[in-house]
Amino acid sequence: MSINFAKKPLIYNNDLKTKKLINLYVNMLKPRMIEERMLLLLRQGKISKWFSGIGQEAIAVGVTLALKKDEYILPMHRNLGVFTTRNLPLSKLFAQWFGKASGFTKGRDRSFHFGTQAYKIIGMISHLGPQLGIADGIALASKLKNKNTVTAVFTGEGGTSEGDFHEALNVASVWQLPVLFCIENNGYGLSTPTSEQYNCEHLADRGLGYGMEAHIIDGNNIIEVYTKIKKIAKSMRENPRPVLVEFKTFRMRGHEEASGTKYVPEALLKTWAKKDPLKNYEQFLKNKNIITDAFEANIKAEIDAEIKHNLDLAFTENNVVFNESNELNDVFKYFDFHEFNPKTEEKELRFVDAISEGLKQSMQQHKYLVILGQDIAEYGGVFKVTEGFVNQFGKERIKNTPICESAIIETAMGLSIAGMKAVVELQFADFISSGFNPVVNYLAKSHYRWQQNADVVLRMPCGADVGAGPFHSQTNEAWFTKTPGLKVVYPAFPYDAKGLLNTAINDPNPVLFFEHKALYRSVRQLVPTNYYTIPFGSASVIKKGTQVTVISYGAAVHWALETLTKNPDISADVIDLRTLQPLDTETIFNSVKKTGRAIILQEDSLFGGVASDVSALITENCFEYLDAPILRVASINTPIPFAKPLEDGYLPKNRFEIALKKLINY
Ligand SMILES: Cc1ncc(C[n+]2csc(CCOP(=O)(O)OP(=O)(O)O)c2C)c(N)n1
Repeated sequence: MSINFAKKPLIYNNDLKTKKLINLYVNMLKPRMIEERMLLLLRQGKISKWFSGIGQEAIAVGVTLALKKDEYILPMHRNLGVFTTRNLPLSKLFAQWFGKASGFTKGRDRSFHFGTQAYKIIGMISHLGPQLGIADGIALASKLKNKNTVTAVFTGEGGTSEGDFHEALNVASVWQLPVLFCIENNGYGLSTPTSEQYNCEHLADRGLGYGMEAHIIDGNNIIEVYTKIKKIAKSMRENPRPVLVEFKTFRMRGHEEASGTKYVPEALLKTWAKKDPLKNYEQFLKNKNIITDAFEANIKAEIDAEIKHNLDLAFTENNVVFNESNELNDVFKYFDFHEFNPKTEEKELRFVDAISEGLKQSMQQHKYLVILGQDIAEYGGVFKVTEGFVNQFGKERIKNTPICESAIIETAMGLSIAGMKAVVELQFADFISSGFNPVVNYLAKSHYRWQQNADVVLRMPCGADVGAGPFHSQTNEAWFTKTPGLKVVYPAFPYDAKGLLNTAINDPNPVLFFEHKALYRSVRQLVPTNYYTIPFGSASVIKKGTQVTVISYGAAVHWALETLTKNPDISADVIDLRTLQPLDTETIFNSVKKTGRAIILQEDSLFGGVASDVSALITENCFEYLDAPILRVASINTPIPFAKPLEDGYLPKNRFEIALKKLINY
């Protein structure tokens, strides 16, 4: 099959009523006129950057009009027509582009990098692909809540080369999610032509490989876009399933204005100029006597006045002012911590059972909580944390996933956008690297950028001392404590694990919950049988002494305690941090001010770990109280080796005792 859409004659189907035909026209005209104005402002140096969608308006406008207002759309950088067709206030949109406080991101992000729940638009992040998986999550929520809605998500043909695209389509197909995947094939991804981007005739052909219905639509024909998408969307509501649509179109201007179109053959631009969706449609409406020249002039004057008025509003608004506490306060959604007290009835539980019990009781607590993970349903997860859950809560809420960390973390974010909660079990914390992008760029930054929280807990079975080598032993908390917008929890005892997990699930912000594998079946404790919570940012002082403050978290807490048991003459405060972000600095400082000596023991390799920051904080805040230098004890700076003698040498267990004695004798 070979279709050259540029040469295909433009045929409009005239079954639509006059009012609808005019509506399509006006909605296409508005983004074109806004863009033309922006290009002018760009030349005058009044805006910094512009990604043009000129020539592609029929796609954004046609899809938006074909969907219902309460159906989510996830547009890209050339889809101004989605925003204008959903009637976003133009002054707010312009303020967004100019970095003003009344913009959708209060000046914190540029262009179309924002979402708005009020208009059911979820904007892109720069990385292009992640929103495809987010659409899966929104569609999953729709399916779980029996809402019969369609979620439309856009990508360019360049974006289809990203792993996110393949993962998202696969998940949507396996779970039969009502996602309308819209590829705008506009010929170029920056300067890269389609021939260097993919090696199949049509991207729609890929639908077959995913077991997905696919269509090719002329993206420059508004009536074709609107009528076909309307029909497809109706059938997706009746029979929920994903559908892939490839819109053939062309990028008429540079990738962004500054980069130009020198690399695009002139002939190609000329051919596609003849296919301008707006001009051709305008002519068609005139030929059919549906609109007149006078109508065109009037409507253009009206839109022009609207643009001018709203530009004035945005331009006259004062520049945004930096206020540190405003900035910091928006990193996380406010969490109204509710304390559920532990009752007196207790049962001895292993670390793994305490986590399992917390998770189960949270599932009972939250009707809209879903757990996602590899092999977590009938199999119960590789560590059996969710054993038996599927019988109790059903396959809808305990979802086995394909092996695709990115798309699943994005799905969890999508669930949150649609008002649900998600826990994702990473099979091993090491594998988070395959889903790193959505964690640090999407989950972490959304609330700061446009007040969208990520109600997601990522469970991270982590840690060494289990003879599992470089890819099943990492304790990678420092990858995340570094990133503003993430909370990081790392319990060492069953009691804490259960209470902190319950809090993590209640917290509307993204939480990375580290569970040390070596503790799962080796540590036991009496744990209250009821549902209870423990606040974040509160370390526990598990041993009191006078000579030294030992600060640690996770399995290393147990190593510190073993060392102190072997050395009963050393009198130490032992602080188990429990949560790394937020960090309880008050408990640390109070103890160090009392003992005058601090040693920090961490399992992770030394450089750039949590111990370094704790050490710096103590220096900055307790310097006058110190009687000795602060010591950090950590693993050596190598990957984690497999063989026992090598792993023993890597870990800091044995070095800790020597360092502790050195500090006491300083
Ligand atoms: C992960 C990532 N890599 C590279 C870029 C730089 N970049 C931004 S848009 C773009 C081209 C995208 O092409 P396509 O998906 O076809 O969309 P189009 O711009 O043509 O509409 C590139 C390379 C990016 N934003 N993110």
